[in-house]
Amino acid sequence: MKCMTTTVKRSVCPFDCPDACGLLLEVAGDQVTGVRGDPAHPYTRGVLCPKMAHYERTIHSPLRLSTPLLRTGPKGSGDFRAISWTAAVEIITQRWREILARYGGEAILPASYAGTMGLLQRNAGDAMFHKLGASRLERTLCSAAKGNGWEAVMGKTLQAHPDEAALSDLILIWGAHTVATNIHFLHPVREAKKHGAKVWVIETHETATAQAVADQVLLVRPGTDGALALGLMHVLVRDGLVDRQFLQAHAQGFDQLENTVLPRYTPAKVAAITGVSVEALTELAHAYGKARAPFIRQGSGLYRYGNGAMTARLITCLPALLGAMDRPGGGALGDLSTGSAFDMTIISRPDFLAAPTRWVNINQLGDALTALGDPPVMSLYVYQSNPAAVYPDQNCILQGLAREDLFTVVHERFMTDTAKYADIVLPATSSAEHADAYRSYGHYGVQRVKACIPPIGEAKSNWDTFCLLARGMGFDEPFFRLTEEQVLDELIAKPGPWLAGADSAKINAGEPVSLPLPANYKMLFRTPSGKIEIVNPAEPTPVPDWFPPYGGKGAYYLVTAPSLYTLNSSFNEQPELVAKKGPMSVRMNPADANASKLSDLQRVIVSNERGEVTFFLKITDTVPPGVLVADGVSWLQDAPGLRTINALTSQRLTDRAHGSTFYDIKVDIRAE
Ligand SMILES: Nc1nc2c(c(=O)[nH]1)N[C@H]1C(S)=C(S)[C@@H](COP(=O)(O)OP(=O)(O)OC[C@H]3O[C@@H](n4cnc5c(=O)[nH]c(N)nc54)[C@H](O)[C@@H]3O)O[C@H]1N2
Ligand SMILES: Nc1nc2c(c(=O)[nH]1)N[C@H]1C(S)=C(S)[C@@H](COP(=O)(O)OP(=O)(O)OC[C@H]3O[C@@H](n4cnc5c(=O)[nH]c(N)nc54)[C@H](O)[C@@H]3O)O[C@H]1N2
Ligand code: SF4
Ligand SMILES: [Mo]
Repeated sequence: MKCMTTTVKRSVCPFDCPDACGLLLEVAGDQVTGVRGDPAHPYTRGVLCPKMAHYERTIHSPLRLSTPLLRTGPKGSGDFRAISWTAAVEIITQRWREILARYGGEAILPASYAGTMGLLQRNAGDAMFHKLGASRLERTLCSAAKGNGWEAVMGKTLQAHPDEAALSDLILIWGAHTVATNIHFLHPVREAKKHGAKVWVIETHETATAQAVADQVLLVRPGTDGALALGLMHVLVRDGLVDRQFLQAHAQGFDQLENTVLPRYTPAKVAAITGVSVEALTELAHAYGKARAPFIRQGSGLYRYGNGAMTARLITCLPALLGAMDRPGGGALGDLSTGSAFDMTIISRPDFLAAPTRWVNINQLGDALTALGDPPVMSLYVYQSNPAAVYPDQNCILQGLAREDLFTVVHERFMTDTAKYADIVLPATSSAEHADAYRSYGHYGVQRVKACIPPIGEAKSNWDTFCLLARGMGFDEPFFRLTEEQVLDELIAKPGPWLAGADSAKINAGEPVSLPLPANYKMLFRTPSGKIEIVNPAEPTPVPDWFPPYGGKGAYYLVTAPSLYTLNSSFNEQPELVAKKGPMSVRMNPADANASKLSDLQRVIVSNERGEVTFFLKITDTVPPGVLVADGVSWLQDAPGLRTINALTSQRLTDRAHGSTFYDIKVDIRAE
């Protein structure tokens, strides 16, 4: 038997996770045989999460798509036959030419999100869709409101480096399920705890994160965190814990907030809104106000409500009251923005868009496909995304995808819920099979990676596929003949000013590199006024003030808990991970279950005006009364009924930035 030598190749985890881990792939011939965390990666420190422990099982899964497919059965049936790439490109470009002639470019709509976070592959479609004059997708699916709220107060100011939390003496983990979604942040948290720091988790239910690291857990009613922030500010002012000198020097408008809004948020009123007792609120305010260097790590869950941007604005104000950002270990981290490090126009080519085209909001894809606009959407091109599973209002999406006159192309690694509705399915490479460069929204690292193995079967990367389609459409720009490596060379050779300070030789060698941070980066306020804008005259509500979320008619709020074993709908291809996640379930408080005469593990139907979903019931006192918690996002094939969680979620948008409102829904529950 020939002995195959194993080599170790550097790569990056491509998934939509703030950790953007450095990977070491063990490669034997054309096979990835194992994966480890890169010990030389400053944030990964050699440790991977359970999802990625066997990435080779995803890469070499027997379920991987390996040839282009043409639909042979009804939409949604999953009946296809293999065709060649030449035939697939011919069919797609032929249909697009017909649609362009009859309806114009805006009848074509791309639908993509974050299946890969690689800068090249994620944005590879932009140039071709610009050339087509296609409708543009407003990609605000994840946490647009959170970013908007930060910007309203802090502008483009850099957020705290996660490792600063190790220097903090009080860490608030606010609406983040760190153990599942950001495990490497536990490193600085545990470091800080060793030095005596206290950790508070602010949540809607007691999560595994709360159980793992919290000294105190505060459970709030969904969508009321903004009121909690105002209550904390009220007590900080009342009890003389505010740093007035800092506010005077570095913030704008605090006196206005103090005089007009804060008096209304008495602890008693805030307790009535949030469900947090006056004692707990006061204790947190005192702990926060007296901490040497308090650090707030915000997740995204609390911003997926109709008042999400306002909530983000209010929480972002808190550190300013203490001047926390002026101290090592103090400040706040939501999502880092390292956008200015790269010149993304090299990939997205906005100059290819002859005239501005309409925007379609990603959260309202269902409406876009069913309420026919002018022009109607006649072709949908889906890549690195699974709209049928993860976008809100699943029934509406499925109704749209089932339209016989909609020409749908899905470029995928697996036969997802969405791919089953395609006319043409194209096989996509995994991150091990293509080149890319990565940045992170949870730390300041960047890294360039090469393909580690050849594509599985006939799979092609997003970049190669879009070049092929563009050439098939007759677009003769030399751009569409560049290789992945050539585009990446240019991206690194012409960096934004920030990346210019980093070591490009190291980047090109594939090593993890940290973007340089000025010594006082948290205090360089990149706002129009140069100050922290507690009052922001450019906002429709200049003085921030809480207002209630949308809610709805049902008896319970329904929140999705990110699963430890899947990431959005990704990883559902690994049966071992799906088994660990367990059957599709919803958690409920024992008193609520008692009152509704429901028992543990029975099948229940959760419903609202948009749909009905069957779950297995888990009764647990980790969930407070009035709230239900669903575990992660499943594929339809693993649903006990006909639908998954997003049959209940809504296409409504957040107050600002047109973000998603996944958790801002009410439902009823009954026995099946
Ligand atoms: N294992 C795993 N990792 C993931 C993901 C995954 O699905 N699984 N998803 C990835 C993606 S795309 C993202 S955006 C990140 C998200 O990472 P996180 O921000 O950690 O996760 P979210 O699902 O946004 O919600 C975080 C928490 O917010 C809580 N929450 C909901 N509503 C409220 C509220 O009104 N107030 C408060 N205080 N808390 C509330 C939820 O109970 C949940 O525990 O994780 C990424 N990483
Ligand atoms: N109810 C509910 N719904 C949610 C959420 C929630 O908490 N609750 N979370 C929301 C959030 S935060 C987000 S970010 C979205 C995520 O939404 P998406 O970004 O759509 O994420 P996934 O569901 O993981 O689907 C990604 C798909 O991309 C494919 N893929 C991976 N790499 C490549 C590639 O290189 N090329 C191509 N062509 N395909 C590739 C994968 O096989 C996978 O099927 O979901 C949202 N949906
Ligand atoms: S999913 Fe996140 S924590 Fe897990 S390996 Fe990837 S980047 Fe790291
Ligand atoms: Mo997300």
